[in-house]
Amino acid sequence: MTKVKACLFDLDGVIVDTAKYHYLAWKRLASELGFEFTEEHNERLKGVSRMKSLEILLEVGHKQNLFTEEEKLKMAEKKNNWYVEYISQMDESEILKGVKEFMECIRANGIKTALGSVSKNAMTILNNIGMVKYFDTVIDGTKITNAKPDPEVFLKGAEELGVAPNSCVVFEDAKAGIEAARNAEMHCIGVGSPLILDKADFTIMSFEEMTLERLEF
Ligand code: B16
Ligand code: MG
Repeated sequence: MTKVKACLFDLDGVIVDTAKYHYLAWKRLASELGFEFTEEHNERLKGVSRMKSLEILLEVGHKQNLFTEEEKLKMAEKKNNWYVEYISQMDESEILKGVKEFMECIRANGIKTALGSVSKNAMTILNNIGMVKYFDTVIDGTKITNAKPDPEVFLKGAEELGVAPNSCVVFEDAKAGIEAARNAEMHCIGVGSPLILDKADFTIMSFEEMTLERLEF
C-alpha cells in the first residue's frame, strides 16, 4: 500500500466553480460570431487550454479555418477580458464545500500541497478567494508549455515538492486532467460524475466526502 505524500489540486472545478464564468465568456463570444454555444458544448472545454478551447468553439459554430492566427488571438483576448471581469468579483464564498477543511487536515498531517492548473488566471483567483497560503507550490498556465493531458503541470508540481510521482494524488474534474495525472503515473481522484471521470481511481462529488484514510492506494 502506498501512503500519499503530496496532493495536487486542479483549480477550475475542484477548488472553485469557474467553469460557469468561462462558459459565460465563451457564450458571449459565440453569440457575437452568430451561433449558439450550449452548456453541453462547454463540457468539452473543461481543463483544455485557452487557444484549444477557441478551436473547439469555432468547430461547434462551423467556423473553423475562417480566421487568421492574429484574428484568433484577438478573439481569445476578448474572451479573456470578459472572463477576468467576471472573476474579479469572486471572493472566499465561492470556495467549494469541504475544500478548506480537507486541505487543513492533510497539511496538519504533513502532506504537501500543490496547485496544478493550466489557467493563466490561477493566481488572480487564488488571491481573490484568499487561498494562496494553502499551497506549498503553485504551478499554473504561466509556468508550463504543454496543456493537459500532457503531464507537465503535475510533474513540475511533484518536482517542486520533492515527492515521487507514485506518492502523489491528483484531484481533477476534467477528463483531460485525469489523463494528465495518468500520464504522470500518479494516483487520481475524480471530482464529479464517475460516468464521465471513469479513468480515475475513484470519484467524489464533494470534498465533504474526503478523509485522510481514503488517501491510501
Ligand atoms: P485561462 P484548470 C483550465 O483550468 C480550465 O478548466 C479551462 O476551461 C481553461 O480554458 C484553461 O484553464 C485555461 O484558462 O484562459 O484562464 O488561461 O481546470 O486546469 O484549473
Ligand atoms: Mg478543472
